[in-house]
This record gives sequence, structure tokens and C-alpha cells, in this order.
Amino acid sequence: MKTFLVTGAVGQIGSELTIALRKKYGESSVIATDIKMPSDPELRDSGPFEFLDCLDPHHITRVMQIHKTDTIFHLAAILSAVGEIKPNMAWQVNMNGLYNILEAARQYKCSLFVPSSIGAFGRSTPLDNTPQDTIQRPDTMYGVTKVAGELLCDYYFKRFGLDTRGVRFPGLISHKTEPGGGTTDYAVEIFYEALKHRKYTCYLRQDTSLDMMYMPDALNAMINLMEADPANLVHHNAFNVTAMNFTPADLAKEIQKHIPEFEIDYEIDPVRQEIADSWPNYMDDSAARKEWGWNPSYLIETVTADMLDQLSQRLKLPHEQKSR
Ligand code: NAD
Ligand code: AKB
Repeated sequence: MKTFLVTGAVGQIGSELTIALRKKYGESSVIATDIKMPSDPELRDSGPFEFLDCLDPHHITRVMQIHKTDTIFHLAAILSAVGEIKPNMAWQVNMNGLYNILEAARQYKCSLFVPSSIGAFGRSTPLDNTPQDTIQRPDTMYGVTKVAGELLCDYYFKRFGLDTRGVRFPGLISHKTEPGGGTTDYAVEIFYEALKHRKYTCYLRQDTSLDMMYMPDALNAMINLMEADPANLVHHNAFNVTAMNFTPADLAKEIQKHIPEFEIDYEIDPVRQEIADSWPNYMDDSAARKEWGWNPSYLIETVTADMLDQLSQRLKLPHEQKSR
């Protein structure tokens, strides 16, 4: 029986990945870890949880030894917008935390999944149909740590034969756990505000095009890549993956199909707008499709319908406020 360890398991991705792994591989096989205790009862009660700071290398190896870990999903990180407010913390967690995890994975011969991001690109990257292998000179601390992380994971694969794998995720949309301080968070916030107030003030310009993905597709990407036959992988880390791209105006229009009175206006946050303008409009993800069969299911129409449906049930909004 394989044992999985998830760092940052209380975050937007980890809270759903942990449950998905427990459903697939068994509840006791997945050790959720974070520096925050889980408040979601499903996450808290469905399997083991360990308090684990990825900045403490001895604690990482102790937890791995106790649980005889085979595979790590390393999700502990500081996202782009918070990273610009706290660049020092972003460096500490995203670089030193990753280094500690790589060393522990090397010591215990584990497979390791590490997500990168569209944030690993910058203004000098071709922003349309962004190639898999291209110029990467990001302007943010988040981006700097993501590029360095991609290179470090490739180094451990080439130098030590460590089975490191990863993708460059776009903005992720989900209804379970709210995002942790990124530039793409508007694409989640907008659904809460549409249901609660019929109005949303967006911090990005209406024509800001960014790649996006619904969480079920992101979970499949992580699990399928880790299960892929290594003989088929030309790349190992930082596969471009995307499912759709849209602007805030496109998403508002889609929401209006369900809530006709919904209104959007714009109050631009210069920091997040600057970041978004330096990220791809849309990426070429053909390497992921070819090497391990990446094939997303959700588009803007299906994401919008499902987000409104799931959130209106969970938020227990009065019936007349539910999406139609
Ligand atoms: P999140 O902010 O929601 O969660 C991160 C978790 O890490 C939090 O629960 C936090 O408590 C934990 N953490 C912070 N410092 C820690 C430390 N020192 N030790 C242990 N845990 C610590 O982030 P997320 O959205 O779930 O992102 C997970 C990964 O996926 C990150 O590497 C992120 O860059 C990447 N990613 C996310 C997105 C997205 O849209 N969510 C897109 C691209 C890439
Ligand atoms: C962020 O906006 O920081 C994340 C990401 C795309 O990496 N959602």
C-alpha cells in the first residue's frame, strides 16, 4: 500500500486533493499536513493530520519516517499577491521549503509532485500560445521562486534520479476552499459576490485575459501525471496545462446568463493588474496532452453553472437568491 504526504493540505488545492487521494487510495494512506489546523470536518475527520512546517527539515523527515511516505504532493507555498507584500516570506517558504522537501524526498526515495504556475512567465515571454519551453523572466518574487523551483526539481531529477513531476497551473476555480492570496482570485470571489450581493467590484481590468481551470480538472492533472508511465515523459516538471482562458468581462457575461441582474464594475489594483499583465493570455499545453494524456473537461459555461449551483447550496442562500 502506497502512502502519500500532502503539504499545505489546508489550502485551496490541498483541501480537495487530500480528499480525492483518500477516496482513490484509502483514507489512512494520505497524511494531510499544514501549519494551519483543518477547519473543514471532512478534511479533519477523514484521515491522519500532522502539523508540519516545511521550513523545519528535521520535522519533515520525522513525519516521513513515522508514516513511511512513498509520494509527496508539496503544496505549501505563498501565492503571487501575498508574495509581493511579503517577498521575504515568499522566498523562505517557496525556496527553502521546497529545498527541504526535495532533500527529504531524496533521503527517503519518494516521488514528488510540485506545482509551478503561469506566474513563472513574464513580460518577455510570448504571451499568446505560450510555448512549453520559452523565455522565463518573471517580475514578481512568486515568479522568481516558481522558475527557480522548476529548475531545482529538474536538477534533482537529472542529478539524483529523483522522480520529480509537476505542472504550471493557471488560475484555479473551486467552491470548497477560498484561494490563498493570488492574482487570479477574482475568478472565485466573483461567484460568492454574485450570489450574495448580485454585484462584484473587480480588481483587474475587464479585458485581462488569463488561463483558468476548474478544480476537478486540476485534481485529475496531478493524479494522472503522477501515475503516468515515466517512459513516455520527455519533460518531467512544469508542464503547461490549461482548460480555458477568459477575461473578467467574459465571466461576468456568463454569470448574467444565470443571474440577469448581476452587475460588475472595476476598481483596478495596480499591483495585481501589473502581475496579470505580465502573465500569458493563453498557454500551449500540447506537451502535456502528448506525453501523459492531459485532457480537461470543464469550460467557462460548465464551470459557471456548477460554481453557482454548488455555492448556492453550501451558502444556504434564500431560494430567491439562488441561481436559476
Ligand atoms: P494556498 O495558499 O491556498 O495554500 C497553501 C497552504 O500552504 C496554506 O494552507 C498554508 O497554511 C500552507 N503553508 C504556508 N506556509 C507553510 C509552511 N511554512 N509549511 C507548511 N505549510 C505552509 O495555495 P494553493 O492555491 O493551494 O496552492 C498550492 C500550490 O499550487 C502552490 O505552490 C501554488 O503556487 C500552486 N498554484 C496554485 C494555483 C491556484 O490558482 N490555486 C495556480 C498555480 C499554482
Ligand atoms: C496566483 O494568482 O498567484 C495563483 C497562480 C496562478 O499561481 N492563482
